[in-house]
Amino acid sequence: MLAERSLTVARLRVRPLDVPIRRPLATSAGTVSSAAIVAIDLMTDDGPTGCAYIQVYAPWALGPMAQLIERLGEFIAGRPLAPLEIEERLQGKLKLPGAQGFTLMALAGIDMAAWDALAKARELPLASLLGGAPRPIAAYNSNGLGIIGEARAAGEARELVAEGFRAIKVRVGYPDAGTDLAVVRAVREAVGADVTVMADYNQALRVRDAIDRIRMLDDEGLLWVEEPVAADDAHGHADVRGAVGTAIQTGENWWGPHPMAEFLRLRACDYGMPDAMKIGGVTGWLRAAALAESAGLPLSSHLYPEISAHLLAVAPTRHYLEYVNWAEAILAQPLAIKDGEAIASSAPGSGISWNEEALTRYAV
Ligand code: SMN
Ligand code: MG
Repeated sequence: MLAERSLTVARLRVRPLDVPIRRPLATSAGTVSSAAIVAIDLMTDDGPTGCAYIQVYAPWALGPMAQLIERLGEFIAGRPLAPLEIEERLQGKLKLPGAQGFTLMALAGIDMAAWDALAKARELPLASLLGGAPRPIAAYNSNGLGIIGEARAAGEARELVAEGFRAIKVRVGYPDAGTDLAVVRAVREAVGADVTVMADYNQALRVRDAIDRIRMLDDEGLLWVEEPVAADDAHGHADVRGAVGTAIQTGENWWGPHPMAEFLRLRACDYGMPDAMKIGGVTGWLRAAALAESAGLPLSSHLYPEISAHLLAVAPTRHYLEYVNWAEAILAQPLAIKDGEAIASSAPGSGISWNEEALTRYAV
């Protein structure tokens, strides 16, 4: 038997970046005007460097997050490059402060970098390292259609489809319900019956109002309505789901697999869409994918399209990949889209390697 060459974590390199995005995205919960990204390099002794990025949503959060990741990195320096061991150790260090929010985001970034390093060391695409294989994943173009009003929505919907997609998502949650309906109708009219359309409330509503507004949208042919009420309100999601005809999607704010389990127990959603960072990196995603399989829950992704293409490939209930290309400028190789499907990179790793020149340009 071949002796396995075991690699050791040397140290982390952490770089905060502010990356311009083509279409700033206004949601009912706030506007993303640039991509505030922390790029993480996990260096190994005599082995490859693992790369990952996380989004912190606001430039003011870059410094604190970079520092947090660096400090957590000290706990794994000199230890084996074994992502599950690293996750368990960091979870242990976070028992008292709590492993949610910024701490879990930092842990997830390190986890994704560790898996990327391991896949690169084994010279396998991440999907193959996990026992699957890269395969085309249905994708929807989510790079726009923020809260931009009825007049602009039609044109932007056509643009998003013209970029090579058969599915798009529109943000709603306008001050008045009538505008939600008018925007959804404008989008549908612009793209025709053959394009799949989803709508995202970004937690804008209270349960009663959500039921009224989604009933109003029930005949508009939406594949799903997303996060109608507060993201951590599983009972509220269940109440809404029971009272409307349209499928309910949620999950981008599940902080790890445990909140997801609560949503499943309460039958609070028809679909789930973990965020590779907030669910806890590759390790968290694998646990979420197992939960989804046991509940028969179709699983989509949120942001992080490059690594999500690998993660959906090994999710038995894979559904849609959300295509948001905000990190593309800093990558050596963009995620490929063909005929409306995302094609995970077949290079070793999770699809993340840097365009060093861009990292220098966008450094803060
Ligand atoms: C969203 C969330 C966070 C940043 C951008 C967009 C939105 C989505 O909820 O699902 O795309
Ligand atoms: Mg959303």
